[in-house]
Amino acid sequence: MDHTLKKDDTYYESIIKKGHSRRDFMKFATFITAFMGYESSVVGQVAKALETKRRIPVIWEHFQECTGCSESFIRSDHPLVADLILDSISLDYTDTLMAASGHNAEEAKQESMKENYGKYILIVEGAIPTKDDGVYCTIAGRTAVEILKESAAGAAAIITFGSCSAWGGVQAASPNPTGSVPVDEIIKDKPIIKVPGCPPISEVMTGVIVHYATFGTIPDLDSMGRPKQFYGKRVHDSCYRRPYFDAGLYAETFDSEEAKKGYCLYKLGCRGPVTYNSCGTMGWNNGVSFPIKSGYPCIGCSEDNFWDNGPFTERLVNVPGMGIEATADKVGKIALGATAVGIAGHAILTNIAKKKEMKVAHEMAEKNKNRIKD
Ligand code: FSX
Ligand code: SF4
Ligand code: F3S
Repeated sequence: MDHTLKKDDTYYESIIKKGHSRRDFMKFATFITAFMGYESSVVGQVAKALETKRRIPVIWEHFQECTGCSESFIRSDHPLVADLILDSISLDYTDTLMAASGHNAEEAKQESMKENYGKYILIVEGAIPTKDDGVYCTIAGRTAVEILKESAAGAAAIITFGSCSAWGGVQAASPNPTGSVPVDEIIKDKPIIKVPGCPPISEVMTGVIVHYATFGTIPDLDSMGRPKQFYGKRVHDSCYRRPYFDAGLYAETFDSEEAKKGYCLYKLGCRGPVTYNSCGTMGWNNGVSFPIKSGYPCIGCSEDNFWDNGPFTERLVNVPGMGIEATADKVGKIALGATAVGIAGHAILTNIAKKKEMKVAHEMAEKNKNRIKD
């Protein structure tokens, strides 16, 4: 078999050429289907799409950012996730990861954009500075604003990876000296899928791409533009410290016995109750950890304007919404009605919903364990 990767290879062909077995491929299809939130009956559809569809060309732009999103992406512990990104999605341009540089890289991008006009996915990492004609981020003498408009023109859809391109991130934090804005303040005529987090979880990033590759459509988004399947629940609703929260057991200081025992970090400023992300169920490095598991409160890194949302170590005054049904959209509606639900009522109701959620988290952890064994 010729193992050279070709542009018109299907995902499956490229995976096999990389030396993986059909069994690996099916395991990946099963895992990513479950993670996307679909029932096992959809595995066949996902596998078939990956087997038969040509890889989607991807152009990945980097603007004002720390490259943490790319770092998170390539550090997935699932071997096929890394390969899917580096080879299988046909990454035609990413100035951080591609082998070419300078004029060659620029030529490859222009060629791919022309050849795949209207068909490629544009991934954007980083915010876009607009002040003083955009001079605060230029690449080869061109501003980020100019480059973004050019790459967006032929894109079928745009995925913003990270809180910087989704919301503006740290660059846009007060006093926002460079006038940084997120992608959707510049591009108004393309579907935009926001995948926030500073950085986002690797498997979430992959899941969004696989969803598009499989179904040819963008996933269901909430009113803020985030895929519901990954941002439909609060960190608080899948947090393993939640039983402590519900029992009213909190760590008061970082160096206390309670903190060591794993008590809830709510009084130390945890923003898990108002943050939508998959950290509690998926985590990083094959589910090994996430901020709260490492002993630090969630700082709400996937939420809009998170740097300016109040001091990180100060206790939240109110916890809006109730139970795992508290999606961002529902909480938004409740907040509009000027209802702030107190902790006591919230705790009783969520105790009931908790059991189901912990079961899901536990099953996910078990699956992760099996993957390590395999
Ligand atoms: Fe931003 Fe990505 Fe935070 Fe960094 O590049 S989301 S600063 S982790 O990495 O854009
Ligand atoms: Fe977990 Fe934070 Fe919620 Fe406590 S407040 S249960 S540490 S998310
Ligand atoms: Fe970010 Fe909070 Fe998860 S800080 S990584 S959203 S636990």
